[in-house]
Amino acid sequence: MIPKKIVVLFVVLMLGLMLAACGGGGGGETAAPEPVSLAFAGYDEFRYDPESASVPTGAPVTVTFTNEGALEHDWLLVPQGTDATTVTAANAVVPEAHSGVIASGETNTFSFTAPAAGTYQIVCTVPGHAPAGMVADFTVTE
Ligand SMILES: [Cu+2]
Repeated sequence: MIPKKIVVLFVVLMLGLMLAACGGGGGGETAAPEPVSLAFAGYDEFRYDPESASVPTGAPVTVTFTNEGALEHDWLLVPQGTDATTVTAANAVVPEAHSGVIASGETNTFSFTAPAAGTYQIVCTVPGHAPAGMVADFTVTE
């Protein structure tokens, strides 16, 4: 007859191995996305440089936005298809994804977590700017 202590030890060992298999190299790992840093500039010609960016979903994103123009500008992440003529900060995908309106020569750095995979837009909320073309593409990948 096998002593009870040996049986208990065996069961504990097996459970430990099963847990290790699940958590380790089981292929089901969901590694946290690497942080992403983006630098954007806004210009009075109603454009951004760069004109697009792509980040993985869930990534911590830090944006440094510099106003290279003489006018005020901002950087706001909104859903694709947002009406450029009426866009305001209230349209933000997440409230943190906004530089705030900044004056000529100013820089603002802000951070947010990349939303669900999909296509978004970066827009300037200063009236008239987004309709004039101050829009950039923002893609979030799986
Ligand atoms: Cu602008």
